[in-house]
Amino acid sequence: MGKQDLGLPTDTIAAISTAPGRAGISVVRVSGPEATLVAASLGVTGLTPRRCVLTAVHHPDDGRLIDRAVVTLYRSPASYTGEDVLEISGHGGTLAPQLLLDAACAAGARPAEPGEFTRRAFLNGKIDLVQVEATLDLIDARSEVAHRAALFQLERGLSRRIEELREGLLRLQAMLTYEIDFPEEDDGPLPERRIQGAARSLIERLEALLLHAPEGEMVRDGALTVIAGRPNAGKSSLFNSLLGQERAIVTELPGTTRDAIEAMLTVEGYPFRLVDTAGLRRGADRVESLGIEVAEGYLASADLVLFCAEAGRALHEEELTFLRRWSPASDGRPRVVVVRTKVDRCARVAGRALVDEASADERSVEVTVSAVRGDGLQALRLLLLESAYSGVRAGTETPLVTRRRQARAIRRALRDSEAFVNARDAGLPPEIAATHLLDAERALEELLGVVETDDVLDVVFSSFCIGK
Ligand SMILES: Nc1nc2c(ncn2[C@@H]2O[C@H](COP(=O)(O)OP(=O)(O)O)[C@@H](O)[C@H]2O)c(=O)[nH]1
Ligand SMILES: [Mg+2]
Repeated sequence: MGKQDLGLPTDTIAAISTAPGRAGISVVRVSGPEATLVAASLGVTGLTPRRCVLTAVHHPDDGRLIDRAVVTLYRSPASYTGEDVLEISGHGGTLAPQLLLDAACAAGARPAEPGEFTRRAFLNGKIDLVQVEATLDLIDARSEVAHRAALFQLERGLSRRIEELREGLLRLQAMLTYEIDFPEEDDGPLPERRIQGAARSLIERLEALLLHAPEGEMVRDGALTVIAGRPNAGKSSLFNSLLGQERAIVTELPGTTRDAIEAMLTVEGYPFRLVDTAGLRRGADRVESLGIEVAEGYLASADLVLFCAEAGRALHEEELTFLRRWSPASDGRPRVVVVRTKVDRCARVAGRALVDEASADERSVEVTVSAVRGDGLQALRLLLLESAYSGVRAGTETPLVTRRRQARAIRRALRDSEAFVNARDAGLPPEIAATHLLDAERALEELLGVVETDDVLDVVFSSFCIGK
């Protein structure tokens, strides 16, 4: 279903767009064809588009004073949603914004659903679906790098690249129409190597977009970094010392994940979700009979495992068993970092190599730390950075793909483009080969939301907050 078929909204919505709680200012946003009528009913007059007016706001029912606020009118289509929009910046707090919202609703608006303003912006063609996602990511960003990636997508960095690729597909289709229209000519007007060359260059560019997609996803969510090791190996001490002052944001998660505590760690702006066992139910969260403590629920989806074992001793058999089991699969995930802890207690002199003779596995890396003295912590941080983000940190010209939905669509376009090349190689009729190009184009259009289904929209908008 094309988005034109979804029907544009005809009613006027209102919401408090700022977060609840004590604050100097709160913004109530109104959008829809009746926004100016709502303003008039609130006793707000003399509005000129994009000029803020400091004015009294009155209740439409009895004319009582509700607030003194700064009101700005944006006229369709030059507004966030593309509709007429009112922004009422009144006093913050728990009651004042609610009274403003109630008054706006009494004046003819209805309370907005979560994400409804942005949904309207999308339906009115103000932003594409990648920008919708970027809006959400910007709001949710908890690290500098996530913030930067979201802003880049919001500024159409990724969208532009997708549009270029889509144009490339259209050019290829145009090349094929010669062959379809003049089937008699032996050697079409275009040499095959030009068509193949154009297709291969598209494939390379699609591959380049996918190259760092797994890291892009980590940028958005944080690289899931799970701490494991025998009881008393120094896991919780490492968790705390890595976090430093950020310890304050540690949360004990309710429900099924009660065995874990999780906190956001950032290293040079790159995000990590650091997970330790809560130690609330001692023994209950150990891996089978191995006696290794780890938040098991997280292990399967971990990007990194920090395996703790005291420095200066050989690894126990069960530790080696665990390491063998969790050492990188073929796709390299999760990566295991062996952390030799409590080095301050080691008899051996600093400077001497403390590398374990029975080193666990040549595919895992090892670093020696002391949570008490701080030795090795910075080296460990940098190792985490290198293990999780070496690709995006290298800095490429390629925009970052940060969501599974985006990567899936690009992968589909890639597969269809490859199918096109195969069809040409097999000497199939141009009409058949062209269907693969159409499929690839369709995948990129879905990515941008040029063609979209309600289902995809619902998924994309499901995690929005009210007022955005
Ligand atoms: N000397 C020293 N003791 C440590 C260090 N890290 C942890 N410990 C001690 O080792 C014990 C177990 O630490 P803890 O972090 O609770 O281990 P966990 O059971 O793996 O979470 C505690 O008594 C800590 O004080 C360290 O770097 N140096
Ligand atoms: Mg512990």
